Amino acid sequence: MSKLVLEFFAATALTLGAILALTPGVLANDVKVMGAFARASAMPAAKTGAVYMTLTNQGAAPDRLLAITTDAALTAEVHEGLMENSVAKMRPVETLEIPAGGSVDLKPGGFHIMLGSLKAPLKKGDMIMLRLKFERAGMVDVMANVGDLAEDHAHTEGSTGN
Ligand SMILES: [Cu+2]
Repeated sequence: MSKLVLEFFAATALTLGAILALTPGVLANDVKVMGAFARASAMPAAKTGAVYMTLTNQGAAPDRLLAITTDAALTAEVHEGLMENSVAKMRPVETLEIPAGGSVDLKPGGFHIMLGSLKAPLKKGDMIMLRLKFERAGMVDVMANVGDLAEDHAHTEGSTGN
């Protein structure tokens, strides 16, 4: 995503926030998580995994996803998938902003939660629990179903250098 586009989104979020702030009865810290699923490990030796979901902010102010913990892996962080010279890459995202009244999709090829040092391979049909920490909404627990390998996912095992 280009800087210009990001700035546009930031400006839109600020405008929306300003409008919603005038509306009585709108509660802050209202983040909803939908459709959480984790990619099943392709190999028993897999050390990394990816989790996808939609984050919706029903609050009157933008919120930010600051940290993620899970029993399924030693590390969990937000990554962004991107194309660089026709090569699919990814990079860590420090804080993921969810605009007021808006939502952010974590999906194959885009934003995702990257699990590092999996304690066990992720098996289809399993569930894993993640705890998301938001700046305003606080802790939000998420159950993610483990599903089929998403073949269009932007990165391969070992690309984080683990
Ligand atoms: Cu990643």
